[in-house]
Amino acid sequence: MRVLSGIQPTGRPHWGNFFGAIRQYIDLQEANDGFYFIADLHALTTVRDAEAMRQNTLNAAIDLLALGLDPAKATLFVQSHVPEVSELCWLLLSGTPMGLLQRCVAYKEKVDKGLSADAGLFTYPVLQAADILAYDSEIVPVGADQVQHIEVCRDIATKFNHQFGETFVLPKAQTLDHSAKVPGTDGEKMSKSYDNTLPLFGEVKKIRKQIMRITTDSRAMEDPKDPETDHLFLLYRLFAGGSDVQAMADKYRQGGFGYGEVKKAVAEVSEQYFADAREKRAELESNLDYVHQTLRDGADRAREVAATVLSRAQTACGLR
Ligand code: AQP
Repeated sequence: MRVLSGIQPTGRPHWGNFFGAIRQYIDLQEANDGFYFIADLHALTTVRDAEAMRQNTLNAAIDLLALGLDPAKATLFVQSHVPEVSELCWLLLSGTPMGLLQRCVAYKEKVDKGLSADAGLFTYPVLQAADILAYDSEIVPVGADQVQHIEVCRDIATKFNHQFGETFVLPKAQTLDHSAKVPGTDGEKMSKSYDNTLPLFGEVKKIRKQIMRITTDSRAMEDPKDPETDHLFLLYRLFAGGSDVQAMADKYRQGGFGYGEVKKAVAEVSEQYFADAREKRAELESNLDYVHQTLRDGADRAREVAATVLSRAQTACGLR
């Protein structure tokens, strides 16, 4: 199966990015043809500093490789290195109803939170559709926040296929049960824009402090609590194994424990969980030639596929 997904170089990746999406990339690369990209064109809607963009893009590549993405099994590339996608985007944009984009929740939520809205943010799902369709993608592993955008992509592709004949493969979103919407330190969806993230990499001490500051409710220690509605428990569950999770859930149901204890457990399991990736990341940082070469090879392979699909779409709508 052709699998495709992307991550924006908008800052340091967080637990939500990893457990919602990146972990799926790693799992799916084994038995599928994975295409994973760093979405720098998408990030342009928020990153307006050239040096930051360059650095974030390189960092995102290092992060993905450190977390286990294997260029021998999957194709890793930078979105803007495949100009065919931007051209395909225009073909799609030309037939996309405004109403379809106006209904997109991610856009509405950002505007409601006071973030500035420009045309790039508004048309973001169409560029995303081009990203997906350009590689005949069948599966798109994402967090729950992106599922609506994959539906928009299907709508756009279906309309194009209907008007111009079968051109695009219709993709399906794939989310994970327990981590499609990872909560942030305040219990809302973990998101860079909401300043409630816990990063994958960075100074361990600093991350530990952030974990200790996770908000909790003010119920008395001895009160029994429902683990399923507690974001601290949900964060713990991301890392811990079956019997540990069960033991923690039992503690919640019995009551008589302190949140500080759970926070410490979260800090410990998360540090252990990312220890190997941290080490690998440090190695990659001193081998940047390898990282750049991986991205060049990835772009070559991605362009080959995207050029074929673009040509198919151009022919279908009379541009060739
Ligand atoms: N909290 C989350 N839970 C599960 N999955 C998540 N993803 C993001 N946040 C969560 C998934 O991570 C992938 C890459 O995301 P992105 O780089 O496109 O960034 P994003 O979705 O925009 O991430 P943020 O932090 O929420 O940034 P903002 O809101 O600032 O743009 C995607 O598959 C996404 O679903």
